Amino acid sequence: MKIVILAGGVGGAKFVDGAVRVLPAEDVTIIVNTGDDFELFGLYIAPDLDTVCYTLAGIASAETGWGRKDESWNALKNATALGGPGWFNVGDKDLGTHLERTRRLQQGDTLTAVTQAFCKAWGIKSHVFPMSDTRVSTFVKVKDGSSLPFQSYFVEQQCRPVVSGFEFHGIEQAKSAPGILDAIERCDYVIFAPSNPWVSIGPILAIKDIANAITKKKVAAISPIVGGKAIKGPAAKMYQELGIEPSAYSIARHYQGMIQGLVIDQIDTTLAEKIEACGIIPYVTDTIMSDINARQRLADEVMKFSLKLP
Ligand code: FO1
Repeated sequence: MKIVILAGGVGGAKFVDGAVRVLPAEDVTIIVNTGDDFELFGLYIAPDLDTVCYTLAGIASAETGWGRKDESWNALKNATALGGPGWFNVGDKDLGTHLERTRRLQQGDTLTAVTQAFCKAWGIKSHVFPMSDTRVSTFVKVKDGSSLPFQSYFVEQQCRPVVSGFEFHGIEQAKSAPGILDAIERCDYVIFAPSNPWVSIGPILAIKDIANAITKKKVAAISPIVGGKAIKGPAAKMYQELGIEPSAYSIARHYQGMIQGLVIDQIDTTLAEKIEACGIIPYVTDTIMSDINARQRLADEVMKFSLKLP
């Protein structure tokens, strides 16, 4: 059995961590959102790639879900004392990742090659790909008419601005990273992790060759909205501000035409019928990944459900 998972952020990382406990890790390919990537202190930072890799390597912070465990903050404290930006929390260990990634990119390595090398060093056996080697940057359009770079919206402004849309700069020229189309072609089914549909899964699906390859496959998604609220992050707030009621049903509508199955939480059982009316098969279970066992159980159930999709 070979599977491909589209992921971004903490929810996506937890799900892929469950998946590699169910299938042999080598049979799992993960395509990670890089629309959140940005530069700080002259360094290239890829938060979703790092969140997925740190989680798979068992070195992620359990408190935040992003960054490293047993972290210290000396470099950032020093930089801010000298007048540098302090809004993005780069820890000392994490800083080492950004330094070495930036060095390799500057010497001409692709982001795919750097990610492969880091996975090898961290003992990660699954195949982790950035969605593209060309730069795509997510911007959040806000009600006052301006557009904010994703991390300014998410971290610096704590998701406070009212959202009116999204832009993925560079998306027209972007091609999938080498290896992605092959992995999709060879897989038995594709899963959209319980990541933000607008800013985590959205940029990946906006890359035309990826979206096109996926149409030939069975696809299941897991709703990141549970009981009208996002498990983590601003997904529910984004739906609300865009005039859409945040619900598992809205996730079904969002992915309609791309997925055959949607996994929803038991709290949303009453929405199953409406989801089915969209031509999407619902599967109801406990989707909250509160610990490692819950991640593994959810991944196992999602895989059994995906395999049976028409
Ligand atoms: N998220 C925050 O909310 N605040 C931070 O200071 C922060 C620092 C950070 C450092 C490294 C890293 O890999 C991720 C970090 N994140 C932080 C998370 C990240 O910005 C977002 O979770 C994703 O971009 C959204 O998927």
